[in-house]
Amino acid sequence: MKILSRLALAAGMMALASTASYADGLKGKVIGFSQIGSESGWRAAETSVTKMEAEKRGVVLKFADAQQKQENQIKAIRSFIAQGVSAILLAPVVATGWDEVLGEAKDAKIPVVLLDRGVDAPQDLYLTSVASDQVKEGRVAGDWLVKTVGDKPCNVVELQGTVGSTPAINRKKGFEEAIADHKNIKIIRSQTGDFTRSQGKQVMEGFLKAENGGKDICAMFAHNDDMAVGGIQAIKDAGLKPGKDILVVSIDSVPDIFKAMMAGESNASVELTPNMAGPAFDALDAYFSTGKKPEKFIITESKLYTPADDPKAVYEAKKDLGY
Ligand code: GZL
Repeated sequence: MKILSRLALAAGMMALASTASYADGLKGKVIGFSQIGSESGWRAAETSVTKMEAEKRGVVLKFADAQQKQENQIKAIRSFIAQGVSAILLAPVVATGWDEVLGEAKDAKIPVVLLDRGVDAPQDLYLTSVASDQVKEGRVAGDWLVKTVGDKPCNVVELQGTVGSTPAINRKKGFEEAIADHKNIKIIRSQTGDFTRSQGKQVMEGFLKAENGGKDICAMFAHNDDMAVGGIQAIKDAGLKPGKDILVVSIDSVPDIFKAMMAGESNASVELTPNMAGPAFDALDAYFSTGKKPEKFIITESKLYTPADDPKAVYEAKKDLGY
């Protein structure tokens, strides 16, 4: 990675953690945040960056950790409504089952902003959604594999994210689109590891046992880096070399995947910014101060990283962001 782009990367990361001063639009406003849990390094970083972004703006953030349960998120939203908060941030664990409670927030005239995942609900039930293009993330991962294997036969095993979540649905869709015209590449096994390291390891152990000790597996596609890191351990325990015997491609670009790249154990990761809250607070600030409604979907970038991109520098730039 050229020195200039490394400096740009570091500057970008510093901006995440900077204490830039902000207009006082949100100062003193109470905003509820219903967070899914802490299932992955990326989720932990999203939480810490959200708290940093709130502090920069003088927002009083009411934080609720749902421990992966939708009913806890619904309870938290109802509690925020009862407290009369100014706005609600929601990272929805799954896509369905939100119409009623989002309707209650709308009736209470409390704007809701979705973070990092989507909902199957009428769009007038939320002010805006800040998330990546998850189909694109899957496609970028699939395109990388197509370019890497060429015409060679390649059996892929897939570690899916949380069942019913938009990232799991969309990343699978994008990856399958990317490999659709390349009949030499086939997904031979696919199962949820619920975005966690431990379940990713467990599921990959099962795949390796079922596929001739892993000798018939050419690549592992994991919907997030945490499951990939768990899968990498399972591949090593089976006596194979991750990154060589079995290619490893995943999504999030958390610090630990760059450690794996430095060890030659991961081949590619598609970046997901943990800073969804910055654009969310900016949209709320403009909405409260001018009544200006934001775009319905605010899409964050998806950049591919490989070991050619100086993983050590990227690791250093990310390691203090709360992953
Ligand atoms: C994707 C986000 C996913 C991350 C995982 O936008 O919802 O949830 O990719 C996390 O690490 O569990």
